[in-house]
Order: sequence, then C-alpha cells, then structure tokens
Amino acid sequence: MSLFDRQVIPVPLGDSDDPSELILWPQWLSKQEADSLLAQSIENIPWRHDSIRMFGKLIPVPRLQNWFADHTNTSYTYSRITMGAVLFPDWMVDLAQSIGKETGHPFNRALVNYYRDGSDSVDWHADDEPELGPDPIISSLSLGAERIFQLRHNITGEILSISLPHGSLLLMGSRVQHFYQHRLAKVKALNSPRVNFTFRYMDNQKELSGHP
Ligand SMILES: O=C(O)CCC(=O)C(=O)O
Repeated sequence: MSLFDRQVIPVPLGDSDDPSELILWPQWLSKQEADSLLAQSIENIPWRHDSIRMFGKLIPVPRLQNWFADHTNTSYTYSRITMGAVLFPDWMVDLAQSIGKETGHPFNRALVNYYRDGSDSVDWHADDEPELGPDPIISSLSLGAERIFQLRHNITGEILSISLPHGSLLLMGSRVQHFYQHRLAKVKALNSPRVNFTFRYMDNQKELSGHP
C-alpha cells in the first residue's frame, strides 16, 4: 500500500490549539480480505446483546458487541455496561499488530460492534474513559455496509461526516476524544450488516494497580 492510499484530514480543536488529524485508509484491506474477516467476525465472535436501564425500564442497546483484550483480568465500562474481557483470538492479535504497524500506535484492546442492519447504531459519545489514559488514540476498522461516521465538536457543534467503506481503517489522533464526540446514526432501508472494531490501548500495569 502506498502513501497515496491514505488521506489525512485536519481536525480543528480549541482556538489556541494546533489541529489534530484523522487518517483514513479507505481500502486498508482488499475486498477479499475484508469479506473473509467480516464473515469470520459475524460467525466467531461471542456477541453480547446488552441492555441499559432507563427510567426503570431495560432497553436493549441497538447493536451487538463485545470487548476483547490481551488478558482477561480486565473489563470495560461505558453507558453503565461493564463487559469482562474476552481473550484476543490469534487472528485478532494479528489484526491489532498490523494496525499498530500501520498507524505507529500500540493496541491491546478492542471494542467490536455488530450493526445487524440500518436500524442498529451508536449514539454520540467519546472514547474517553479514564482507563484509556489521558489521550486515547483510537483505530477503527470497518467491515460490511458502508455507513456515515460523524464527529461533533463539543463547543462549536460543527459536524464532520466521513463515509467508512468495507475494509477501511480510520485513525483518530491525539486529543480528538477531548474535543469531539462521535456516532454512527441509524439509516433507513439498509438490510446489510456492518462490523466495526475500535482498537484501543490500556496500560496493563496501571490498570492492575488501580491507577488510571
Ligand atoms: O461503528 C463505528 O464506526 C463507531 C464505533 C464507536 O463509536 C466505538 O466503538 O466507540
């Protein structure tokens, strides 16, 4: 893959800050590799269908998901859902390493989301939980239906929309999680599935000692 196969998208932060960037590799995987990884993910990941309690009612989250790590003595909590980690299968270790090599950042955790069709989604949020450290760098690998990923600036409300094709890789750089939330909105009349891996890094030593 040549340098021209990646697009660098500058991302404004605060007035006095240098911009950060998103880096998009639209075809990080070939169609054949992406097809096979999509099928493998749908079939082999032990998908959870979690619910959150809202106004006294249990509401199913509009997607399936799971949390993977390089060891199992770790968990991840967001939207009041705590997921104990599933150990990375070998193929996910390989994926984390290849993405680490491509982006220059280490990854040892992955949240994997399965959007069964256009009515599945994830609402506005930032990947900024304390256990991800002071400046989380996130790599997002998309497989299946091409969907629009949006980022919204916390102060200006400005929205950046990026279409994420089958087999694409998106790196969200330094401080993006401080200044932006992101989401994947529902779309009408879409019947095909999408799987997304967000690779992240947690400091195992700090996590085990209880200091984020
Ligand atoms: O599916 C996506 O592209 C977004 C996933 C996401 O927002 C997350 O895992 O935090």
